[in-house]
Amino acid sequence: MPHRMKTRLPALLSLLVFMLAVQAGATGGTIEGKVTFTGKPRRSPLIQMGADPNCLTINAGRKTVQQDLVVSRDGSVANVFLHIVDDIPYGGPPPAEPVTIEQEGCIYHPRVSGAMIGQYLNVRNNDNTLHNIRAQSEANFFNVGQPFSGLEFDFRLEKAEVMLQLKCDVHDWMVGYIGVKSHPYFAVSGKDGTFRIEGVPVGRYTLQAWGETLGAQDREIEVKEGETVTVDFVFPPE
Ligand SMILES: [Cu+2]
Repeated sequence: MPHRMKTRLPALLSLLVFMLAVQAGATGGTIEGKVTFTGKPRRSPLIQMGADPNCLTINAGRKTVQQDLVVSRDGSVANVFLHIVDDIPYGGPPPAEPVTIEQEGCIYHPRVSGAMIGQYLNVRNNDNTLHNIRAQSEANFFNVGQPFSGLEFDFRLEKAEVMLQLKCDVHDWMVGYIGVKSHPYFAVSGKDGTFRIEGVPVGRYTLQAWGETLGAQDREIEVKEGETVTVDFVFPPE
């Protein structure tokens, strides 16, 4: 081995070790924030379930409202899908656990959820009545009937789609949404309007907030290693 290489080798090795350590320790950054509604408060429409007496019986006289805009008294908005629009390369597998949606009281629970390509969607009928689950979609199409309680339907999500809409043809008020992404960098706002997306690779991205009756808002953001970027959304846009 020539003399020059001999002396450089330890330096190169330590550089390599350093680079590997940096790479192994790189866990990306966090995005968090809150979704707020500052518009005129509106009453959610009451669902008329008379078309199916079974649904009336199941709900036992309870009044059920359409959850197309869920706003708390302080303006916090739930059920908003937040996702990085950019196609971030992701080498990991989709979550082994399916995204579960229950049909209960002739309503989808949850109404809005997120999933990754390759992940299974599991839709369960907890009602003693007929539901059919139809995807209003060409990317991830299915249409199955579930005539009684206890039935489950599993579907492997194939393509990215924001949003995949679920519909029941028996009960036209039944609507649900699933954001299907190629990466795991998404979240759904909770009752307090907050959301958190962890482990996002460093970079500049477009973060989108999608609300069923609110439309979509995009924000340019920068994620830095080990840091948290706070992104708040206000609807309607100011
Ligand atoms: Cu139904």
